[in-house]
Amino acid sequence: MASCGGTTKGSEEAQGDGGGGTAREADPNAEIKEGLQIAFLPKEIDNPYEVLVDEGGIDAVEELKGEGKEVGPSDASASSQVSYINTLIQQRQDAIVIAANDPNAVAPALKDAMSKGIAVVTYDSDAAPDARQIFVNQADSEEIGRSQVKLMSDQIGGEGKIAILSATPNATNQNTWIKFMKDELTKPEYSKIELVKIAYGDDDDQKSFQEAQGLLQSIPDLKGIISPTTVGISAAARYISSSPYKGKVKLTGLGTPNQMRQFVKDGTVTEFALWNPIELGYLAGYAAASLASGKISGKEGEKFEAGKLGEYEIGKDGEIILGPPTNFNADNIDDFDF
Ligand code: RAM
Repeated sequence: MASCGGTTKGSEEAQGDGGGGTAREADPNAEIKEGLQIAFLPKEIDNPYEVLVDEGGIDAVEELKGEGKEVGPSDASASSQVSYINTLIQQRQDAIVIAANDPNAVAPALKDAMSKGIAVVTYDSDAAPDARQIFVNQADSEEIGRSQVKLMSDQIGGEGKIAILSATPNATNQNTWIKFMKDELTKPEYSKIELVKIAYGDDDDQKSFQEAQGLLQSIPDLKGIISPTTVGISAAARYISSSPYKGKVKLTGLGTPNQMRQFVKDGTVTEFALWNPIELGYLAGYAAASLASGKISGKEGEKFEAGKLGEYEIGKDGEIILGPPTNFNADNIDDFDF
């Protein structure tokens, strides 16, 4: 009896407790249910970026009179999230919102959650598309990847060796962006730029610091590093700022203005990018609550209200895009506080 035989379509009807409704038709006029339990499962809990994202998510759930919480591993390795998903299923959460450390490692557990009527939303870093109903993406992945190359090229005068300092080797988001960076580099305007190495700091501050040091010491004519991770870029900036490479080797990527401000002011970093992480979590919170209330099902073209962010529409493959990224430099960095 424990399993309720429960993977067939419609079995979640019987639960009647606000489960995700993977098989239900969406009713755009449905009310958001009160008391929804929505859990945010970031890549790792002590990453300052993920903390901001989940603050935004929990705020959204509280606005909707639900109970939001953040749980997660202390490292971003591929399978570190599986046991957390299983616990959330046992707790019969109404929705799980997850930034996947690996698109496939988490897929069986997420499918299990959906089969039990739990709404599954990915944010920041996607899982396999059949293991979630909605992916809340921070910005268009292609735009993020291509614009990183443009930022670097502008800073090194379109010429020279560059390296990438990424997060973990399995991270869906970083790998997607890197794929678009590589494609962008094949354009004629970048023919004098050579990507010589991709290093992985695993979104661990110390490892990222050491990897940055290793890149600079092992490639003497390196002109720049792109680090598309807030952990990587801040660790690399810390290393470069007190090294002989300061001002000589360019560093760009994705960072939070608050972590990067001092390195922009001291001349280590000229320009980098990001979106508003608090808004990303907030949007994911609204998407999860709408899904768990049966207002949306994850189909292309469905629309929902995301509180102070306004109305959003679900795109192809269940993807929702927060908005375009912002570039930060000495002129505007003090206008942002996150
Ligand atoms: C790190 C994480 C996260 C990514 C940001 C830009 O905090 O890898 O997934 O979106 O950087």
